[in-house]
Amino acid sequence: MAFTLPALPYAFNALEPHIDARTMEIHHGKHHNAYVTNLNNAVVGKPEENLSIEEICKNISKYPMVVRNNGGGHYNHSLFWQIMGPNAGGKPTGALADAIQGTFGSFEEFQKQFNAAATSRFGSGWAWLVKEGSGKLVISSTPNQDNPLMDIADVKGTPILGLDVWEHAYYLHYQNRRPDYCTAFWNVINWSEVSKRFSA
Ligand code: MN3
Repeated sequence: MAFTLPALPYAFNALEPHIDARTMEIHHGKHHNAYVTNLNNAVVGKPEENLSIEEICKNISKYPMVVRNNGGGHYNHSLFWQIMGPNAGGKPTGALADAIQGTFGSFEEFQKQFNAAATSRFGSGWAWLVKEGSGKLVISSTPNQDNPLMDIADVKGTPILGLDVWEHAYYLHYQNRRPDYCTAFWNVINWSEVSKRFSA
């Protein structure tokens, strides 16, 4: 198979109480796994089965919707697991902290704008912190499993932080309270991983 489900880099319960173990288990083992399976089924025997998921996303307009939805789902969740972790939260440091300060004025203002993007996304989708080609930071939001790497995205660039606001990401614990889930997310952000992506 061209694409494989990456192992979760921590235990299912590692993000509690902010994200519960059952949600993590279903989200990784069922939802992400299904994106990988469906993506593999869609690309088998085609040239794109030899491409990286990043290359596929960058040219997503060339592929059918099944690849866009499931390829996006695979890329987005692979990023999502990495940018969270136990013993996380707090604030970024170094160059990323400086860039956030320079772009948004303060970390608190950045949080406010990111939460606004996450809570106002209608239906299913993602909120992103994106590093544009120029190196500038920008907040965006995409529907469904689209992402900023995709050539169809309104805001294009490299996603360095992403928040899944599909109901499957929070409904068991938070039900309809998406804003509470978005607030809790700040406690599990692995800033060293986000910084690594920013500096790459
Ligand atoms: Mn999800």
